[in-house]
Amino acid sequence: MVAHEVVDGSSMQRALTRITYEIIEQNKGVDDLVFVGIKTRGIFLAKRLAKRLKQLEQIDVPVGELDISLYRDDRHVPDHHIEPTVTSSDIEVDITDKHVILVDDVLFTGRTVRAALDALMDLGRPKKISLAVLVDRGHRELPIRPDFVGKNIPTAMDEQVNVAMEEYDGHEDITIEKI
Ligand code: 3GP
Ligand code: 5GP
Ligand code: MG
Repeated sequence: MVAHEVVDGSSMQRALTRITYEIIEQNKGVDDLVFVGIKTRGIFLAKRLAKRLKQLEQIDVPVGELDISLYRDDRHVPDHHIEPTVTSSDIEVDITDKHVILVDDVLFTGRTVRAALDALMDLGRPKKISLAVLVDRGHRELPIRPDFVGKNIPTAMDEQVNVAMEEYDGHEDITIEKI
């Protein structure tokens, strides 16, 4: 199926810069922030936000990583009846009493974020957890909402949002395609 571009690379970068300003505005002092990116592109997005914050506020915000999968170890077929589970985490900094900003590329049902919240609670006792996503495609199945949104892109259930990032895909844009 043909993928249609809905957001180009420069709009994507502007959206990330706007989110960075929103984070600065809503956090008087950004000293206790920690970004936690959800594999794969969420991690690159979290690193981008940390880089922008460094440029704008000259502070270093640590970036942790969560690997959350819908796939069973013994199978390679996605099954939406299997709840997403955290398969690994790499968060070197102690998140206790920190403001953790979870970062993912696309928010859909919210089940991945729910799994991430469980994992973060197990890892420490954050004082606050917020959610930043590049794309909110709708169709939530849980009462989860993002605090920072790059683009709201309403989708049909049979569509897929493709997020391409320079670091991982060699180019940058957001496209939608029927699956
Ligand atoms: P990401 O790791 O960059 O988030 O979830 C694994 C990958 O599969 C995602 O990449 C995403 O690009 C892609 N994907 C596309 N649609 C879906 C979907 O509906 N569910 C899941 N779990 N992944 C999807
Ligand atoms: P959830 O349904 O749990 O909100 O989303 C599951 C995971 O798959 C999340 O990491 C989310 O980023 C990703 N995802 C869900 N739908 C899409 C989509 O249409 N495109 C992309 N790129 N990722 C998606
Ligand atoms: Mg994702």
